[in-house]
Amino acid sequence: MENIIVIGGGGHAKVVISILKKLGNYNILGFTEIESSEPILGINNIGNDDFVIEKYSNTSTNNIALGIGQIKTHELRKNLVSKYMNAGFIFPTIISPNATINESVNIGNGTIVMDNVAINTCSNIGSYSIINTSSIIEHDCKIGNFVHIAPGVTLSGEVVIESNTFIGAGSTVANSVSVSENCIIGAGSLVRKNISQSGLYVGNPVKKYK
Ligand code: JB2
Repeated sequence: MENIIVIGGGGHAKVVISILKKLGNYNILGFTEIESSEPILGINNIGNDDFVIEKYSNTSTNNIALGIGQIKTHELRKNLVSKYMNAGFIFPTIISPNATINESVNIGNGTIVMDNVAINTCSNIGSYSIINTSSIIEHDCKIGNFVHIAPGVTLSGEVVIESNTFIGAGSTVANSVSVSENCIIGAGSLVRKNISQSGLYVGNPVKKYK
């Protein structure tokens, strides 16, 4: 069984660890942190990112999972991906055994699909994105890189979510609607029309927040 290391020791890492444990196809060596911390679900803090890169680059332990969430910005996640990739680590795609992924769906490396997600046929999901618990991605959707689809989101068919965008918990995006890159859609929002400018949008239907 191959080793894997999880980056981060907070709430998101906890869920990633529990999915990896359920999948059972990796040996979870530990998680990285900037602070000392207690074990998570029996998995130990094995040090900070620089220490782990120094210790494990150019070894057979080269799988890494991004266990830090993304709400206001994707920058920390992006920096960590570059740092580990430059040191030769690999970010596998991680899909909960409780997710439903239908035919002709592509999911990029480093993307993590949580429990009870449904991704319908012919959708394309980019890399390093979070498809969080119980979200629904209908048919023919296109999702970019470093996107976070929060718990309970519904994307109807043919929706496009560009890179670095966050769709808040419980939001709905109507059929064939596109959301530009670098957007934050507040929790519980309804997006009925295309959003072509980056920014923060909230409400039902959404309005740009100034
Ligand atoms: O550069 C870093 C770094 N910066 C912060 N490297 C490493 N290895 N760890 C880092 N951290 C650590 O990430 C912090 O010390 C902290 O322990 C952890 C972030 O934990 P937190 O629970 O604050 O956030 P999260 O990103 O795990 O979860 C957020 O996003 C999820 C999607 C929360 O809002 C969750 O509720 C949400 N489900």
